[in-house]
Amino acid sequence: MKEYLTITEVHAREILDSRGNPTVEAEVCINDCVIGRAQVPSGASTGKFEAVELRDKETRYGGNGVHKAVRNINETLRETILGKNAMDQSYIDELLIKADGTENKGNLGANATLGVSMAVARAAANALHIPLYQYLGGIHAKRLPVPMMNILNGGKHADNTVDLQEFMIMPVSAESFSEGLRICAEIYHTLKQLCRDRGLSTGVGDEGGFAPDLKDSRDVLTLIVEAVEKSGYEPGKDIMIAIDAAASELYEEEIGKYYFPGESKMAGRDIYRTTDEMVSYYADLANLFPIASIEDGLDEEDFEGWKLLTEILGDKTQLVGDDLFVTNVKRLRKGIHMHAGNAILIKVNQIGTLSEAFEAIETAHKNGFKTIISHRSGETEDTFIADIAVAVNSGEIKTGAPCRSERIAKYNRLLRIEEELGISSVYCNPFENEKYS
Ligand code: 2PG
Ligand code: MG
Repeated sequence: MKEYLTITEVHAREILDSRGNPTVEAEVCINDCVIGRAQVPSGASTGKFEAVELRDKETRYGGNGVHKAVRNINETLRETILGKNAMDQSYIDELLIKADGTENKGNLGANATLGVSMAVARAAANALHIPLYQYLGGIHAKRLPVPMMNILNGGKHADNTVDLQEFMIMPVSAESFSEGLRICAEIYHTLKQLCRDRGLSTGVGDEGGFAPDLKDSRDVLTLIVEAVEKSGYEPGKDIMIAIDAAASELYEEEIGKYYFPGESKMAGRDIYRTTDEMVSYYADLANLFPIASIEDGLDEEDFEGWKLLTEILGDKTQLVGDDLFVTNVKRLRKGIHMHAGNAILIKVNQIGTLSEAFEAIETAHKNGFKTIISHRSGETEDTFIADIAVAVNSGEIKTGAPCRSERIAKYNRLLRIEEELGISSVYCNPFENEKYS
């Protein structure tokens, strides 16, 4: 007979995220005694095709309040799921989707539906006394993800001259997650010292990476390679580099080119790149530096450009669609069909329910696409994504620098999971013996 975990109360409130902006916190109570709580993250370089994040657009918090989304939970969504079984996650998510009634959660807000969706899962796991990753993934949930760790910020996440949004390191040769984390933190500290020695700023961006003014991407990558070597590790063997270009932010639709404002400022002339030039730009960087992964290398609407990028670089490089796919299975299927990209970034709030995010993950894996479970630039202390990464054996997680507690919380959660899994835990290089196509 099936266990019935009755949802007896649902409640939401407005809290603050890591940027000091309001966000939604939802709570779900089972059998009047067990509570599951979840907090919703928020992006800055948001994709055009993401589900709607409902903001009040009133005077409080500069229009960013989430009272409407909170009310939608406390009234409509509460009514929708009261009395239902918290273990029926897909059914509950379907009810949330139906209650909203739009393609993009524009009615109730993806921040409302997601808060409830995550809180239901956490409440069920709590009621069953099993860890969240095990509840979500079962007994086969055992692979600790390799961190795609941000150490240098640019683009919309910082106020420096670096145009590409994120430069990250991946400790692929480590024996375990905890060792990988240590290696990354050591390199992060070396990088800080290098910046200091050169009179560069050691202030950090939204995700905790340093945000110095540098000439261009080659300068950034040279500095990172130096930090890796100085820390005693070998670039290309111990450490691979990942970039999130967030190219939609650079794209100028009217002229069909990418503008690099920071590089232009440092060079004293305007620097634009066409799609073809962007592809050769990445190919050149990948020839010079151990770049294993490039996210959002081109604009979110340019599936044809992505196809070209994948033809040229896809054999050797992980090409990750974030703004391109927005965790949306329809857009992902289009990418799979067109051979545009070979991996997807998974951000639960881009789509608005856990079930839809899991469907995207499953579709990706079935079709040989990699998945990277990701935070947002606006985060909270909620560690939910760490559990998702292990639950689906994704193998990669992107959750910022070893700095700022909202990022560290996820790493610390993974340390606990690794300890808990003990000899069952697996940590391995996601790029080994794998061919991308
Ligand atoms: C990204 C993310 C997270 P944001 O572009 O991948 O790093 O940023 O949440 O601002 O979209
Ligand atoms: Mg991105």
